[in-house]
Amino acid sequence: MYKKIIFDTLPSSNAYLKQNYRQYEDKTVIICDKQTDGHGRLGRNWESSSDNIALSILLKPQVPIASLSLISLMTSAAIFNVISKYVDNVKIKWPNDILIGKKKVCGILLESIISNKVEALIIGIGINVNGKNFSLEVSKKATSLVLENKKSYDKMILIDEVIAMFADFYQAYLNNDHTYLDICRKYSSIIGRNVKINDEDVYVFDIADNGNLKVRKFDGAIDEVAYGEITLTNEY
Ligand code: BT5
Repeated sequence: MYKKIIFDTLPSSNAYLKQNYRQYEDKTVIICDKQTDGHGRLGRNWESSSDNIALSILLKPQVPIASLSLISLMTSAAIFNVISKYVDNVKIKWPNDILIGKKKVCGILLESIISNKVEALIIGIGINVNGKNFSLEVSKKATSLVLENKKSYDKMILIDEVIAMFADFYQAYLNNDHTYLDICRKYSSIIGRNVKINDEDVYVFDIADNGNLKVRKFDGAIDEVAYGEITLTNEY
């Protein structure tokens, strides 16, 4: 069972768990109604407000975790399933952005605490739900459920759906069922496209079973990318 702990305001649910994970059990979910200093990857800012979802799931894996990138794809597929219940044209931008059309509705930040094993995994999830206003820079590339559907949603219902879907997918992952990868492939926003990854132009043709992106370079060489910043012109 996943245990929910709800805070009114926190700077960042991920940062909170990074500091306090020792006092919480496996499968604890920290939810904050309002996050005042949310962050993304590479120290980037994540804009949150009480209109939107900010939560972090703590896992203390009992079994060795073979691939953190698979956990991150698994989370993307779970959230894809929830958001797709409400809107069409949902895409997964490998490894962990969820888009509606060309705009980002959800970002995922996976952080790990590793000594000689994985002590803790912190999976931060931000979903734009009822928020209509973003900063000028972010509004060009962000969307929310309310902006798409012109109606607002009960955040707690969505949070419960996210946790339930995550729980199912994580259990499957632990049972070596990797069908979530098919969701990531089928609804990928970048497979079949030329993109820039880490400043190199490549053609993306698949996601490998280990979660890496399979790409063809300009000289025809086939390569796999394990981690990358993907740039598409004028869109997410
Ligand atoms: C992410 O980073 O997309 C991961 C975001 C994770 C946020 C959650 S909320 C709960 C938990 N606690 C935290 O502190 N974090 C996690 P990245 O791929 O680096 O994308 C960051 C970029 O997304 C920014 O540089 C902006 O351009 C854009 N951005 C910022 N806020 C946004 C928003 N609300 N919606 C869409 N795009 C946003």
